[in-house]
Amino acid sequence: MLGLRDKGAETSYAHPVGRGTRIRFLHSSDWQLGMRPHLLDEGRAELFSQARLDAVRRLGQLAAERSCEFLVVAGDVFESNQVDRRTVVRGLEAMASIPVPTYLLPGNHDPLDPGSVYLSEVFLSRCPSNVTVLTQRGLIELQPGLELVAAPWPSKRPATDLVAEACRELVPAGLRILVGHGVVSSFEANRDNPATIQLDAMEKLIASGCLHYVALGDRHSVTKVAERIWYSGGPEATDFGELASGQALLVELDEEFCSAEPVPIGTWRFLRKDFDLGAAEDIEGLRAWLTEQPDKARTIVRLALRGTLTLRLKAELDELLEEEQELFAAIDWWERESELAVMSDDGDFGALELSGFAEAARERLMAEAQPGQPDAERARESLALLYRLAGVAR
Ligand SMILES: [Mn+2]
Repeated sequence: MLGLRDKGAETSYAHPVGRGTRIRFLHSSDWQLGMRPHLLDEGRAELFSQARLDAVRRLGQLAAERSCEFLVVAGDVFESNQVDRRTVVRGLEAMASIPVPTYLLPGNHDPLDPGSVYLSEVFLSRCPSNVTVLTQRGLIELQPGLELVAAPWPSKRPATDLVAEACRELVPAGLRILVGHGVVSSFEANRDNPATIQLDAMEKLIASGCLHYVALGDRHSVTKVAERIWYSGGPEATDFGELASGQALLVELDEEFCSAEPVPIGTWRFLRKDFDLGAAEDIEGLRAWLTEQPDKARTIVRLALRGTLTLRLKAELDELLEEEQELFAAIDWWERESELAVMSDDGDFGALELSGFAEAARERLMAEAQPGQPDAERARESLALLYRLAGVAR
């Protein structure tokens, strides 16, 4: 094992865990420190990275507030083994603030291969004394009567069920928490994936008293897989479609009892929303929805827009999105889902009274925008822009 676990005091306990002693700990995973969503510009990506570090500190505060004995992080602590030095230094600094022993499991993003971040000079030289990397597969005694069973990823593509391997030859003894990473058979569509974690095998180990809790990572939403088997999900959101990310699990456990309470940690949101646009009220509906969102600077929005707009309304839409983009972390149009047509209508320009070059451009674009013309769509976009510019210039 790496880290300073063998230095003693900080990771050993005064009292052995006897039968009936209930322990309380935090289960987290998928911190993915160093992750940068491609939708964010430089400044906002920096805020996003900082939020992931802040989440680590909040986990530490939660551990203190709720008197947890330790924290397990079930894989993908880092976005990849190639994260920059600054991410490692800042990540370790945040981990040092956690007031309890913290156990990190290498996952598929940060496996324990020869190029592993956990073997880097910067990690090894700065790893705080409360942090232990679970580098060895199998049992680790935290204190008499309490053990972790670690299933670290040795490479990006393991050829076997690492959890099953880690549990080989287990016999009932004391209280045991398995820490594993990857997809469980009940969620895996690909039957040929050799690394799938077999759920029935884990359930048997729990039924026979060999395991008392399975702390999993990889899914980003908190998920109860079965009794005593949970994914914690990540403490901050990473993508659209995560229904329950941004949490950690507070676990209370003994032989007869297990509760896992999801606790909110995260501050960022990824929102996807569909709008049908046709009339002015629809643009106002979109405006109202955007306006009412809390915490816009930490919200990434993806819009699917459908319908047909006149040039005037398209110009209004463009202006609205341009303005709101300043407030939100990002607003993305989901191109695949957006089917927005612009209708070029002579009446649109009536009130603007164009002349000279502008009028000539309008006439040409109107002709090009007729249905069936090869460049009709681009011409309509240009008309919308012309409409907007002419309106502004008036
Ligand atoms: Mn993963």
